[in-house]
Amino acid sequence: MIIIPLVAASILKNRQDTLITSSWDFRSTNVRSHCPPKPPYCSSAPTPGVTVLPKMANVAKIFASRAQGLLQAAARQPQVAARFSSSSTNTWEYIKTEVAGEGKNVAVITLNRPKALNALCNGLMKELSTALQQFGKDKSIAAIVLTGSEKAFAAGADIKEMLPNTYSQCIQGNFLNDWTEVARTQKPIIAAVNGYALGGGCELAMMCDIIYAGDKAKFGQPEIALGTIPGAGGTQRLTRVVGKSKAMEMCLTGNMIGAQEAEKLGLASKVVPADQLLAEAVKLGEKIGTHSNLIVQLCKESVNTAYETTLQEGLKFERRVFHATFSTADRKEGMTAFAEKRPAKFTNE
Ligand code: CO8
Repeated sequence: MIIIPLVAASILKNRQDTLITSSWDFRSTNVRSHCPPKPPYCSSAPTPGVTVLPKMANVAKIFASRAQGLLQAAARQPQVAARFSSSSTNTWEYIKTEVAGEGKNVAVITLNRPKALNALCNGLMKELSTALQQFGKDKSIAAIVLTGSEKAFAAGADIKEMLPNTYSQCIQGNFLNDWTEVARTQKPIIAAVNGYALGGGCELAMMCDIIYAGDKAKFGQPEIALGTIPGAGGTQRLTRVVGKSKAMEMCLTGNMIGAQEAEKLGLASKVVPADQLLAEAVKLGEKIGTHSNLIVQLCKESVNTAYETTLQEGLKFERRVFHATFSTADRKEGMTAFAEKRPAKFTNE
């Protein structure tokens, strides 16, 4: 019973501090860059807004005269163009962090170790963990998108880095410690997976709350071919999602599955063309961001509880959290707004 006040207190505490990183609006022509107060997040001075997108109106006109399918593509075009014209001034070594969306309320963390297909070395996982903690405290951020490159979300833990490890080093060095931050983050995290999500990469995606897959994405747990087994949830989260038979097949053979199959199995909730994946994931984050951040966090915790407990315990937890929403201003505002036929104005309280 004391868990609910604890959850609420922790949410309130997390909302005290703010983080500012570079800002990136997929849909506007302005890219703003901010420096947080201290390194290592950003070492350069704030950059004034710069125009980065070509005018899209003419492009849209051409598309407008074509069939409906092309019309839809034209509507998506500005977001796609914006993706490749973004800029970032932060000084991470293995990741990039940006803020996207019309309301600048969706954080985008991009794994950025292309030569090693985003293999998850210790340095990368430490940076990812730090970025997640910072965005977790930033009250302007409603959701976080975690993505990689078109070729690889992440090809697994860094095999070359792990190679010399001994059993005692794994135990004494608390190997995997930085991997848990993703699952601990209170805000919704959307994995936008293009290309390979293998081993620890697949596990990392599964630690997120929602997986959107590019149409060429490939998921797999190939550790068996390396003489080891999944170590960050591959035998556990995957089994809960796709069932024993499929999880067993994937873990025992190392065979990959494609995006469509991942969607069919419930591993991914949506498949989109690879070049529209990030924009779609940001759009999803924005949609979540239209709701009360406070209630979103409670809802996420309740859904996650389904994985951690029995049905009866989970139902009891859900009921208590549902009751707890009646102590919030946002629950009152949401229902009042409905009754008054107007949009709700949530204050996250
Ligand atoms: N670790 C280190 N380096 C990697 C990794 C990796 N997981 N994956 C790819 N690379 C490197 C390659 O060594 C290569 O580097 P270089 O150019 O210096 O030789 C570069 O990335 C490009 O890779 P390829 O040339 O192999 O690219 P291909 O397009 O031919 O193949 C594949 C792509 C199929 C993805 C292939 O690279 C591959 O099979 N990679 C390994 C996949 C794998 O086995 N992943 C599981 C790793 S074990 C794991 O994740 C355990 C997790 C346990 C919990 C977490 C513990 C920390």
